[in-house]
Order: sequence, then structure tokens, then C-alpha cells
Amino acid sequence: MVLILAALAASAAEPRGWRLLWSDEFDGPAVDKSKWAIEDAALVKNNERQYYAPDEVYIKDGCLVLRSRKRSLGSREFTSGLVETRGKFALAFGRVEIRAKLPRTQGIWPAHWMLPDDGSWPPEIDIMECVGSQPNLITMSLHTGTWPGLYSQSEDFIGDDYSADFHTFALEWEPKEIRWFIDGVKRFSTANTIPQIPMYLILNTAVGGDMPGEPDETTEFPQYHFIDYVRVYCRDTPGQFYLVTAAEHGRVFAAPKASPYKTGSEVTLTAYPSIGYVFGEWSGDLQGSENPARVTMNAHKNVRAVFVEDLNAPILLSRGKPVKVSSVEKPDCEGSNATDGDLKTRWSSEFTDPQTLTIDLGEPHPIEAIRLVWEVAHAKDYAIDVSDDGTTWKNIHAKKNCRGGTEEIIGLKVSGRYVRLTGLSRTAEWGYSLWEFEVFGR
Ligand SMILES: [Ca+2]
Ligand SMILES: [Ca+2]
Repeated sequence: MVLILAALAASAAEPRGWRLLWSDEFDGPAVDKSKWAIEDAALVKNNERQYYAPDEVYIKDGCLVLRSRKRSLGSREFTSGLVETRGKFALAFGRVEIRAKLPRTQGIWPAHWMLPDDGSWPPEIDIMECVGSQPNLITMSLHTGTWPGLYSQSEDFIGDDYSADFHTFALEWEPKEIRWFIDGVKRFSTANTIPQIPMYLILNTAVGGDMPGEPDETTEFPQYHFIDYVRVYCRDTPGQFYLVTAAEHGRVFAAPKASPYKTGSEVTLTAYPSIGYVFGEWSGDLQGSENPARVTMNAHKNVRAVFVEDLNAPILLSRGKPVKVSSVEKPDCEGSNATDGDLKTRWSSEFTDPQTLTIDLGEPHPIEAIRLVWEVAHAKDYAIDVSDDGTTWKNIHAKKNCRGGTEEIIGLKVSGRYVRLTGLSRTAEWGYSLWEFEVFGR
């Protein structure tokens, strides 16, 4: 479609043997949210000190900019930026090329990396990591194994000051080998425990934490991580075609899911709108407004789902409503934090199963949709029930192998005064932790 053709035209120099599949040159006026999700959270990872704030992510002079500042937000002392293609684009095997100018200074930690699309971990592929106090040292890693038995393969390369100018960091991921390149020169490779599952891309700058250490009196803010482009290539193999989808305000699911498809494969694409939106039409290599729709893979396809605002959208019923929970981890993690509309306050339970969170809407309402915004410690399996009297419950949703992040349950046609989330099993050793639990209806 338009996107892939424009992108192909923009990058005349395709590396030999590779075909451009997905890219962002960051030429538009704003971050393309059909390709990137922008983080808005105080992620609990590696003892990092930053709050990932959307206003630290913007486009300037053809670059994506991730800015890091000393600024208090959501119980953190620093703000920084993170974008990822989670839920929007993932690939198994291919060449990823990123041109960037890195931030520097004590306590700063820029990274370009990949995590599994299915929410598992490990594996993790680190295309580029750099510690701001050593801006001439690039670390390239592959983490595999089964937690907690992590098997890490890593290589450091000392070169230029990567904060002084733009450099390219590339990864070639083949079924039996991964190769890392800096400015076109191979600097690391491995053939051990190569991941075989689709993974998505993450670009970020962390502040503080285990790898760079803490910012100190020498640390200079603000810092800027400039990314000129991200280009993802695939092997162009006879008889095989790739399908790339894009969507803002909703998601696209392809069935069967494959990458690439064999010539002639029939694929069903289903568009799921976010709460407050409805599906409009397909554009690119699929036209029309039928949903689900079918495509025949007789060429590479690039399909965009266009969603439009729902003029009859259900309203948010749960904001500020009373919440009862089975337990709290600590005093500042009470249940009402999950209905306060603040993505910096959360409910967190004790570290046992099961746990419940129940919202009282005050009177019975028709319920059409629910949004859960999980913190890192999310449920693996959970159920949602409704009740008019708080005694007799009706199950309206059950989820296994939950991936965390923001989950939306749409198309509900139920009624109830009480809405109860029951966490049945946890994904980590911690409790159940929700930034927000939102109920929409009439
Ligand atoms: Ca650019
Ligand atoms: Ca909250």
C-alpha cells in the first residue's frame, strides 16, 4: 500500500537480500500512533528512576526525540520517553536498522531492544544499550533460557562517542544466527539459543537503575535521544509473502497468524475498535468496510484499519465509585486508586491467590465495555463477574494467559450494579496491580 511504497521509495539502498517490510522515517508532524504505543507509566524494572511520560516523546527535524529531564511525576524524580510496537507490529527473523544519536551523562541508559509478542520473557534481544557515562561503549546482548535460569550472551564494543553524532545500529536475526552491526560493521554474532517467536520493538531512555547507576552531581539534564529512522527488512523468498497491518484507536487480528504466508494463503482480518471508536474502513491493499474481511496472499500486503469516533459511545460509569478489595499490599495502594482516573496511582494486592476488586456503580447499569490498565504485576488468569445485589454473580468474562498492559473488553451486553474482578493466578511473585479499572455503559 501507500505506506510501503513510499517507504520503499525513500530508502533506495535496500541491503542486498533484504526487502523493506516496515519502517518509520519520522517525517510526519507527530508520532504515528498506528505504528507506536507511547508509554505512560512508572515501570517497575531494574530499579530505574524515571516516569515514562508521553510529553517526553515527540518529532523534531525528521527525528523521533526521547527527552529525559529532572522533573517529579508519579512518585518519580525524573521523566523520560519510551515507545514500542507492542500490539501493532512484531516480527520473527529479519533485519532491523536504527539510526540514532544517543544521550550521554551519568545515570542515563538509552536502549533499542525487542521482547516477545506473546508477552513471555525471556527471550530478549538488545540491539543496542549504552551507559551515558561511557558514550563510546555499546553493549549487544541476547538473553534466553527460562526464568530464573537466564542464559545471557553479550558483547561490548568500544568505538566513537555515540552521543556526538548519528550512528546506525543493526541486527540481522536469522533462524540459526543473530548478527549485530554498528555503522555497517559486524561487531557480535551468536548461533546459540536463537529465538524463534515474533518479537516487538522498544526504543527508550531509562534514568538510573542497575546498569548505569544513579544520576549524580555531574549529571546534565535535559538529555535527548534522537532516532532518525527505524527500518525493518525481511528476506525476500519466492512463494512467500508478508502481511503488515497498522491501526490507531483499535487493533487488527490476522487468522491464521503467520510470518510470512505461503502464496495463495487465505487470511481473515478482524478489526477491533478501542472503547469510544467504531470500525470505519480498510485502506491500503484491502478496500471496503466489511469486518471481518478476507485477503488472499498473492503479494506482500500492507493493510490499515481506519477507526472513527463512536458518536454513541458508552460513558465511563466507574470513575470515583467506591471500591472494595480483598487485600492491599501497602497503605498507598488502596482499591480506590483503580477508579481515580490517575495513571500514577494503583491498587496492589497481597502476594497470594485469589484476590478480588469490586466496584459499586450505585445502581444497576447496562454495561458495554471494560478497560483494565495493568501495572507490571498483572494477572495471568482472571474472571469478571457482575451482580445486582452483591450476592448472586454472573460471569461475563474469563481470561487466561493475560499479556498485561492495557486490555479492553468490548461488545458486552450485560447489566449490573457491582462489577468484580477476580485474579486467579499471578504472572510474577508480586500481587495483582492495576493502575485503573474502568467500566463503560449507559
Ligand atoms: Ca528521519
Ligand atoms: Ca489510578
